[in-house]
Amino acid sequence: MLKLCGFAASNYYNKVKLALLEKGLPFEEELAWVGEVDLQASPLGKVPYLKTEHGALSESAVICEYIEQTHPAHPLLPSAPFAAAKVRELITYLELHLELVARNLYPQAFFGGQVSEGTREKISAQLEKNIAAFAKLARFDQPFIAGDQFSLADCTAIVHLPLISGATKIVYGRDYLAELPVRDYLKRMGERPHVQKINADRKTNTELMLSRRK
Ligand SMILES: N[C@@H](CCC(=O)N[C@@H](CS)C(=O)NCC(=O)O)C(=O)O
Repeated sequence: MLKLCGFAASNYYNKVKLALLEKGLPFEEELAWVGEVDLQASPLGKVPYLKTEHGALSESAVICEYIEQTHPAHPLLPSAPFAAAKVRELITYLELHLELVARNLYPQAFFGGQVSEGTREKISAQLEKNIAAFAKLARFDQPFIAGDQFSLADCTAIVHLPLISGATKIVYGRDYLAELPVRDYLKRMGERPHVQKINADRKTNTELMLSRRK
């Protein structure tokens, strides 16, 4: 049985969890907070990681590709290579160019810290540029973010976009995604039972995480 390790407040953990749920695969969850990670399984100490019958895997993109290859039913990547590459392209934009950049704001947005004026300005400029580029790739005219099929790009967008909106709103007083139809998209995705499940688990786990910090 696959074992997904990490904690449900984590966006990257939820990306993999949503993929497993949407594919209809049985899996167990093993709670591992940051600082309590099995470093043999995830040498950088990051979550999520996946324990399989062959050993452990870290990095959500690697885990999702592994799941996809080993369990082709209910595909989350199109079979045509170009269409699959377009899904991977969107995932890369969402993570490398949006989430990882916005992550610099999280200490102030979510954890009671402060970011320097220099960081605020630098991240603002990067986000403006990267969001405009992402907007050219995202298929908001379609039911799903990469087109007419639910894909790994949706598993990625559903978990990261709310954080980018929330962090920019708190730090800059303006949701940098507000000009895109992101709210409608997230509302539509929120009608899916598995998205409701990860959101409910996220809320419960976030409360637990915050109570541990006190
Ligand atoms: N590139 C990684 C990112 C995972 C990640 O950054 N996870 C966060 C929690 S959302 C984490 O473990 N942070 C702790 C750390 O970086 O030490 C992936 O795709 O799995």
